[in-house]
Amino acid sequence: MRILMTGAAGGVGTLLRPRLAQEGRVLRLLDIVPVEPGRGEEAMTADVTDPDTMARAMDGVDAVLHLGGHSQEQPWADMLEVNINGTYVVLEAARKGGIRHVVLASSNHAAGFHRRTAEAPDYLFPRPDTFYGVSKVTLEALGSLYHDRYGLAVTCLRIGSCLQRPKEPRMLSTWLSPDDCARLVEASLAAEGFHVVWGISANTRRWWSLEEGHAIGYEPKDDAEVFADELIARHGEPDPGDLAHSLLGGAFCRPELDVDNLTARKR
Ligand code: 15L
Repeated sequence: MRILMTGAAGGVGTLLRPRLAQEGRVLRLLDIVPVEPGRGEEAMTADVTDPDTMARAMDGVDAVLHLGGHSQEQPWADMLEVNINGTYVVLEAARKGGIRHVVLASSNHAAGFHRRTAEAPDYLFPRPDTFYGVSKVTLEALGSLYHDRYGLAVTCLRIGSCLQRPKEPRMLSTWLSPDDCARLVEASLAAEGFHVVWGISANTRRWWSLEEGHAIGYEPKDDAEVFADELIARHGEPDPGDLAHSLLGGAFCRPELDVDNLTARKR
């Protein structure tokens, strides 16, 4: 079994590499920056927006895990090229390469402008909080299209906060532990059909449903609550009146990411 992982040098890719390693499995690590392959790995330095290279990247591959792209807000032109066109190029190369299973890294920011509720349902209608969020909505739409039209099995992961450990109180709800992330990816790689799944651990304070995750066989084992005392002591309880805590997308919903402010920051 060979899995192509795009964006392998990024935060999530780096956490996943050792956790996805298995006897008889090869991880093909693809990134725009060089990655040093370890045991059971091979590496390709390539741009996900380049169709010829992506076609070559599919050679001998059984499944694709697409993590590549910007992971923070960027100007529209960058989002359009790297995240939106990049996802199209990956899916098109997967289709032509006869790949059956594709896992796409979406984000909670695809639905970031929804108000927080006790537990938002699966398949929550998109309400992106940024151009980044729009790119993830588009990723889900492309995944849906490639499933319905071409029969690929596609699972989109609306990832919360995938870090070694939660860094601030919001992440007591949104944390996806690295081990649970690997469990979720394993379940997604085996899933048939088309799914949109929230990417969180079994957090006591979670805001998102785990039902669709369970339906594809994801059994999270970690809970951010073990970090609660320490994080609340350092940062205080989240203030529900603060927009960063009342909306699902947190700080991504703040005016600092309005397009004019973003353009000014880039100058
Ligand atoms: C994301 O989608 C980002 O890529 C990541 O950097 C975090 O900000 C995360 O969401 C989050 O909401 O915590």
